[in-house]
Amino acid sequence: MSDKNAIDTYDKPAGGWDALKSSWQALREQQVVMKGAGTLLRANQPRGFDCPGCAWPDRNPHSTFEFCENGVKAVANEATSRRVTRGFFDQHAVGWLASQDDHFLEAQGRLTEPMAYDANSDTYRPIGWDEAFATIAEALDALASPDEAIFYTSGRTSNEAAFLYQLFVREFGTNNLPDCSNMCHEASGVALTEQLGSGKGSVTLEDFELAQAIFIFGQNPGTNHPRMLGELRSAARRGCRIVAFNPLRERGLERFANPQSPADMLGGSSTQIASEYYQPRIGGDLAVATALCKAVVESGTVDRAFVAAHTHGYDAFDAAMRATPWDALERESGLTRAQLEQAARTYIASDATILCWGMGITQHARSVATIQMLASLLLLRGNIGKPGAGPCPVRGHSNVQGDRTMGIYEQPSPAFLDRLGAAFDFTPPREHGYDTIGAIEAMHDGRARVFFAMGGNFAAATPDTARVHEALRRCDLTVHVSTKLNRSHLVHGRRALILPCLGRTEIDLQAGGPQAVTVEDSMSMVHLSSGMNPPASEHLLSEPAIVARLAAAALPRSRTPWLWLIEDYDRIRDRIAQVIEGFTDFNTRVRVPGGFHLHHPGRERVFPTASGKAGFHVHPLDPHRAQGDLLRLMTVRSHDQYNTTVYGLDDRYRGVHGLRRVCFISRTDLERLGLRDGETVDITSVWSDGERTAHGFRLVEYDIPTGCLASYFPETNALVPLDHHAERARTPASKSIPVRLKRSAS
Ligand SMILES: Nc1nc2c(c(=O)[nH]1)N[C@H]1C(S)=C(S)[C@@H](COP(=O)(O)OP(=O)(O)OC[C@H]3O[C@@H](n4cnc5c(=O)[nH]c(N)nc54)[C@H](O)[C@@H]3O)O[C@H]1N2
Ligand SMILES: Nc1nc2c(c(=O)[nH]1)N[C@H]1C(S)=C(S)[C@@H](COP(=O)(O)OP(=O)(O)OC[C@H]3O[C@@H](n4cnc5c(=O)[nH]c(N)nc54)[C@H](O)[C@@H]3O)O[C@H]1N2
Ligand SMILES: [Mo]
Repeated sequence: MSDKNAIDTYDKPAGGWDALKSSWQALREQQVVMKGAGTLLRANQPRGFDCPGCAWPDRNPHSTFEFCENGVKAVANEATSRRVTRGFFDQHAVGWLASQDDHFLEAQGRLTEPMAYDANSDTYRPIGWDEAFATIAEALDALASPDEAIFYTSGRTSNEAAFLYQLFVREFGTNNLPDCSNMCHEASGVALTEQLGSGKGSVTLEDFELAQAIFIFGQNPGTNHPRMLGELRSAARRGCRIVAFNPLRERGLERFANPQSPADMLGGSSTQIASEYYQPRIGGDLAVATALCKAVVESGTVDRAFVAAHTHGYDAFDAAMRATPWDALERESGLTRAQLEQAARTYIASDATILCWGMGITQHARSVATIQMLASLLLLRGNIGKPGAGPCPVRGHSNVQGDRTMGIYEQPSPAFLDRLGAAFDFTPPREHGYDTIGAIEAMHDGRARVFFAMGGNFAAATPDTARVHEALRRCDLTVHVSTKLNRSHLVHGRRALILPCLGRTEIDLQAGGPQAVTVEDSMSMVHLSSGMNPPASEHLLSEPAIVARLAAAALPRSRTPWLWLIEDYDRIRDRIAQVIEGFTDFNTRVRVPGGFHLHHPGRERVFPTASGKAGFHVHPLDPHRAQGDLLRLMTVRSHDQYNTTVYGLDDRYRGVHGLRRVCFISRTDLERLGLRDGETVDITSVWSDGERTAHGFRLVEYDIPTGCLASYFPETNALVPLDHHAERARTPASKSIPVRLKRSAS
């Protein structure tokens, strides 16, 4: 980490020696050098733990070092030697802690024992586990209805913990199971389920070896999925075309030196990643996808046989594409017809194409429409269900996909609830629960009074920060199962508990011996994960143990043998095998090194939709909205953070050192607005329900389209209006906030 407040230009390839240096620094700062090095050798290995960083899949057979710079940061911050003890809480009142920034909170180290908020002293005080569970049971019991409780999940939770958790919540009597996915790839799930019959991506790593073209929309793998750069590098070197669409020129999409390649490191060579790089305006991707579809339709290169055999709705789609004028597509996308036609030629020339996308696509009002257009683009050329082709939504948290598979979902299907009820001899609630936005509204207006979080940082990750904080403060009880101190512990209900748990890297010892858990990556590979570090404190419980002991305390009439199940997680997996489709013989299959792949029907060109075929869906462009002097702000991740977890203050590839309150802006906009690079501004979002302001951002002149701005999350979450979200999926539109800038009062 650097302490200078400096902006420069990073002209080296992504990766390289700087990535190694930064990894080493992360280990040194957390004082885990010896333990960390050993720990890292086990990251993403068949007998090791699943890296708690991103959901990118592992290579099988594995190389010796399946880790990346940002994986190192995630591991180092979990395996840190720093500790938050009862003495720490005794010395620091909650009011004082709340005035510290997220970087400070994260840097304090691992939580060590259960704590309860004491209003008289405004401090957290130690509490025994049994007393903590009794407190929660009592608060749940006091509710007028189970629907007054909310149970959030972040995507690091293992399959075993997630399965027990959703079972507990449903036996308690509610489907209020919002999760981080609501803010992440929900739009992908909604769009793909309706269109293809499965909400997941269909490709595997082997497809990356066979693709002739890979299109990447709104994703920054150099920072958020660095191991993906290894796949892109290999693809580029064998001549695969890589086409990037991103308002920013992200270094990792341009050029990469692989820290695991001696030739790159010692020979100083690097690989060009994107063969074509387009910078659409923020939110312009619906127009981009429509333009590519139009070009394919009009070129006469549609795969007629595939369309006839496997799809419906083609004729209306064909007509809509032909009727869409180029000038609207140019205006909406911010790209020229020549650029769009060039990208379309590359797409048409490839016989096997993968489309990848990330938060730059999902976190918009029209994200479901955009994703369906992208999937239609695949369908036009039969790019699904053949080697080297298919949709690839690149997931975030390391087990976010698995948590959904295990039933963490506020809108469970009747079939799933039937199986769950039959296996555990109870009647699950049928009414759908709150998603993340619904949960905030319910707490805000008093319909929900208890908030329980399995991981994550709800107070910081959600939109409309002021409203969320009011909502949490109105609760009778807030509970967080966490590894590290964060904002959500400090913005709490009348009563509040912090329950510290084991991390992925730690040994999970139960009555039946050391336990492994399982996770599912972004490409539907399910595999084991077992930690090997001693726990950060003797008082920690595993997530499955926390759920089971809470359930035993809160559900006296439950017929589920909660405490017996956690003695040996094989018992949980046997129950999962009974309830969840695709998990037959779970315990046997997951013990094969590398795990097993969950079947995706699209790989066989089977599309279990209402019509039994894949659907073309027509989506009109946004009517061109006059923005006046409003700009569009996207809130993105820096290179030194994991969502709300701020590891450091640098964003190396974008040339930012030692500060986070920055706002990237084009030279044209600077001139137009009479502002200068380096000046400090306040950002105000403008919405139908009023204005919201975040103060003190340094302007950084940047290569970004006119009318577009970029800043980091979570500093800018205060600007996202609660009801500015994706149509149908309700993913907060945190990549397209209408804002204006004003020079800060000095
Ligand atoms: N180190 C690290 N790894 C992570 C995370 C982390 O915080 N740190 N977070 C994890 C999680 S939960 C997730 S979901 C993923 C997120 O991974 P990404 O999807 O890469 O997330 P963002 O940083 O939000 O980056 C979004 C990218 O989309 C671009 N973009 C924004 N708006 C638009 C648009 O309108 N159109 C187009 N075409 N592009 C746009 C931005 O310039 C940026 O490059 O990463 C996961 N991995
Ligand atoms: N403006 C804006 N907002 C966004 C986004 C954006 O791009 N822009 N991205 C959204 C996205 S994609 C996501 S996924 C959400 C993320 O939202 P969350 O998942 O809620 O947030 P995280 O920051 O990942 O959670 C970090 C906390 O998780 C806890 N933790 C870490 N490991 C473990 C573990 O093993 N077990 C338990 N129990 N706890 C653990 C630690 O205490 C840590 O402080 O944020 C969303 N919010
Ligand atoms: Mo995410």
